[in-house]
Amino acid sequence: MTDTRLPVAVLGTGAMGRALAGALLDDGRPVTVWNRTPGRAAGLLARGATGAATVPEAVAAGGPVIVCLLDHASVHAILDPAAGALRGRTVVNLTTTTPAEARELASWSAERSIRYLDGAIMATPPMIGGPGAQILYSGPRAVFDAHRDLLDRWAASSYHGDDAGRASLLDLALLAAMYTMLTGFLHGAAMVRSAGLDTAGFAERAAPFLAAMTGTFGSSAAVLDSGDHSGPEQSLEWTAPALDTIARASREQGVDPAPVDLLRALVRQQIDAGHGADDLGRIVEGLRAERSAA
Ligand code: FVH
Repeated sequence: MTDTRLPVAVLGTGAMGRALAGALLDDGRPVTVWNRTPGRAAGLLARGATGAATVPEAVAAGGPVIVCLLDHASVHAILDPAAGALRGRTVVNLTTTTPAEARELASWSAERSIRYLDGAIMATPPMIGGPGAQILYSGPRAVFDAHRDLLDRWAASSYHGDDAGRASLLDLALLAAMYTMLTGFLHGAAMVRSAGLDTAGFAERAAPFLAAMTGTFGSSAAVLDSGDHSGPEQSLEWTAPALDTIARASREQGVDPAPVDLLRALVRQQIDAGHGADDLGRIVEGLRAERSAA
């Protein structure tokens, strides 16, 4: 059982920092907050948080230091000058960064005797402290375990290994999938809207259809892991004309088929390379080639 009287410092009281600090206040914990622009923590102060005028003052309040700032650069802008005060302390960084940036922050911290745990928030601010929120963590297991009770106040916490970049990688991979799916939904919505159809009705049909399609993720993953794309039910040669038809229909409606064109190009690349009989998952090879070239 964790002592909820133990202090916590929160650096950054933007929308997410306020939600994180607020959940800790709800839990009865002593919370000290700092923000670059004073005034953004007024609501938290009214609820009992202590305001710090400087980062070292916030850190001096004791306990783990929670960082939730805009990006990697802003984390360095705030932590670098406070490295001395942070020595021997624990930093839980919930700022969105790339995996390489998270690893860089972990190395920077280790060189300064700071314990560093990286976190990736899979939730919006109003979801914090409620059902459905998830936060992914990576870094030293001992740090995750030591603060588990506190971390669980915000969301369902899951641990993804020593590599500090792992949580960011999973976060951004999930967001890549989400944004692409949303783009597809919006493309379809633009097509039906172009004919004066009801978008709400389209959304009602799209939700169960797309949910059913997610049922194929498991078998696609198994094919990707095996590396054997041969003998599919629907080959790339079959998929290519289907995509061409969607693009033509989109143009007929006066809607740019750019989202589908991206997939058409990836499919065409694999067909041209002699893999037309393989399954759709084969396009991952093209994406990997892109990475090697970069
Ligand atoms: N809000 C969300 O839905 C998402 C959900 C998933 C995870 N993200 C990440 O959380 C980080 C913070 O996001 P946020 O929503 O709190 O963002 P803002 O409300 O814009 O607050 C940004 C805070 O960062 C401070 N800040 C920015 N630049 C600097 C800097 N150079 N030096 C010091 N502080 C800086 C800013 O301070 P101020 O503008 O009020 O002075 C805010 O405290 C983010 O990584 C999301 O990707 C949220």
